[in-house]
Amino acid sequence: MGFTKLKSELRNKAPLKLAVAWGVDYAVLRACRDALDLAFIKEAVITGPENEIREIAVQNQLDLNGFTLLDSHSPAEAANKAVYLVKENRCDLLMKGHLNTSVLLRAVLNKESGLRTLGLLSHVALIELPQPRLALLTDAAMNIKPDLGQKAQILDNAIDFAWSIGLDNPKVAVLTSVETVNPQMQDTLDAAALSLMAKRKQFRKNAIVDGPLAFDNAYSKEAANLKDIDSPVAGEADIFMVPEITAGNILYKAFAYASGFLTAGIIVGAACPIVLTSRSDSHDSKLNAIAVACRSLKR
Ligand code: COD
Repeated sequence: MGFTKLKSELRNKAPLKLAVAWGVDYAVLRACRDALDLAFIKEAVITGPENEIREIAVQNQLDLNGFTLLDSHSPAEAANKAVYLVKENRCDLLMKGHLNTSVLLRAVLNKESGLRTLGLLSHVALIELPQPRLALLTDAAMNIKPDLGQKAQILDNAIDFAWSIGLDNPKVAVLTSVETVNPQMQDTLDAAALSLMAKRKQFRKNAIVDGPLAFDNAYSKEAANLKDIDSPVAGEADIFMVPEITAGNILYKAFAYASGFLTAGIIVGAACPIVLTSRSDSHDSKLNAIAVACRSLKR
């Protein structure tokens, strides 16, 4: 399943209401326009400076029918307003507009006014690999240096999310720099523990988890065979789990820029899915992320 198939599956779902924080950007507005036209959403509520947003629409001949604009004067104010719309059930989904990720995440994490749940929030990037098929990469954008307890929650979130978009019983590669357990490399010990936790059914949903694996043997069955690694996930991973944000972010950008694969980004584990794309992403990538968020919402 690639993004095209995932989007086609939305035809049978009721359209949702999307709140966009600081949507002062043509690619964001264009993605919302397309999501309205394709009936993924029925309303886009955009927070941000109303005059500037109208000006962008006029300059690009973008029809604002289906949009509601809520005037806001700073990214932080716009983020809080957009979060509030979801908190009050006026909107079903949240999307990052043209603001810093941490500004939006701080509004989301606010203990009183935010969208926290009992669990950890984490980032899942979707990558359309050749064939095409979607694979997930986590956590490349939110949790900076997770310990084993946090890694277990990040993995649990990703497995749950995979099931929610139709990737049932996902195969997970827990990535490190080597494929053997080295007591001096904590990430390899964590990967081995996560694999055993999956075998003992310690996650909410079933998954086949194997690690530690280096990226070459996780991505390529041939590479695994050459190294004599017998792994049920080699060459077939649905989820690539990285040990910390820097490795994840570099891998994500290598997929997007060096390989040219289509991507989409979502925060999971909050009260609603949060579309979190990079400011440099195209409107197609933002549209894919909106579609993924709509598809994943449990209704
Ligand atoms: N899930 C749930 N609660 C969390 C999480 C989480 N992932 N992270 C923090 N919290 C809670 C903490 O328990 C605490 O109660 C409160 O939130 C504040 O925690 P701090 O002090 O760690 O939070 P901040 O505001 O300093 O940082 C939170 C961020 C998410 C902003 C921070 O972790 C961050 O900057 N992450 C990287 C985001 C980024 O720059 N990505 C760019 C790459 S694309």
